[in-house]
Amino acid sequence: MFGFFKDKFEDLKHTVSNTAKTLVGNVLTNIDTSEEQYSEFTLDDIEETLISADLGVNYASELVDDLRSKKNSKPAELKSYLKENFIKTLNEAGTTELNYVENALNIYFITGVNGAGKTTLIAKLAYKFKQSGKKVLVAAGDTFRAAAEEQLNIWSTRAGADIVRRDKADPASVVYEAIQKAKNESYDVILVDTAGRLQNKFNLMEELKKIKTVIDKQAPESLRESILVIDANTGQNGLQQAKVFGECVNLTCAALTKLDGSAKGAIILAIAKEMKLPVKLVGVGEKMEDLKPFVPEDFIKAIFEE
Ligand SMILES: Nc1nc2c(ncn2[C@@H]2O[C@H](COP(=O)(O)OP(=O)(O)OP(=O)(O)O)[C@@H](O)[C@H]2O)c(=O)[nH]1
Ligand SMILES: [Mg+2]
Repeated sequence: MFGFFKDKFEDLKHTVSNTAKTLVGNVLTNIDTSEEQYSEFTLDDIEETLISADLGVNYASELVDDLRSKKNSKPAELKSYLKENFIKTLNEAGTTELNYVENALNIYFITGVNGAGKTTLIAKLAYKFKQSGKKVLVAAGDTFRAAAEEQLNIWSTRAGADIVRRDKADPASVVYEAIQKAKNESYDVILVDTAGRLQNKFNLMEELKKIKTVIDKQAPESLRESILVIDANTGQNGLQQAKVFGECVNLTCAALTKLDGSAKGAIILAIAKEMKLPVKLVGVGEKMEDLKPFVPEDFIKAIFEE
């Protein structure tokens, strides 16, 4: 656990206002709250709206089946029902506190599709850890894209972190080198950046597996989090991403980025439900300071505009 978030999850209301409009707004405004019981027509309508808000087909139909089977459930109570269910789902996915062990090496392995916000997340984490007085090393594991290392170098310097980079080298060897350096020089944190796209998905997955193997061998106790970075604008595809990356790197949590944009963000409910993957970090802008902890209750309150 690492308590570097002194700031709260405040201001989230305006950040997730678009989520509110699609996910909750549409569901709630379209139903007739004067009905004593749900009609089949209303239930179908709710299910459709939840699916189009990226909640996932399975989760949406589970919710509607539950409403149908409850004798006393009324449309007027839909809001509180959804709210409770969403909070429960997010909490059941696991703790939202980032793992961190004092006086030990802590490795954070960052993965995700091209453009999701991996490198930016690394900059933000490097900055947070540096602000807390930690010794931070960044491993430039994206050697595929020419500009990637330079982008990471600029961010690392700005955050005050050190970097290990090797032009066009095998990413696993860059990570190997970073681990040796971290051990020899007593670093607290290694942040591993990875590529989002290679020639094909198979190559990318093989490369990620190889990096994971190096970490497991060289620093068996040190892998604190294997983080999947998800762009909040990603729809149903986010679930597929979580499945594919999960199979090869054994994910421990997700980071939701670009929540400040026109994001729907409801995909995290589907991922929490189906993959039991907790969201631990939220990106709300392009600057180093724009990182927030994820608090399920606050997120849900924000999307219900409370
Ligand atoms: N508004 C906003 N933009 C973000 C956020 N996080 C990242 N971005 C932007 O998204 C774009 C892609 O971010 P990167 O961090 O380069 O993404 P990446 O996953 O490393 O991409 P590849 O290395 O190409 O796989 C950049 O323009 C970032 O500034 C965020 O939380 N909010
Ligand atoms: Mg990158």
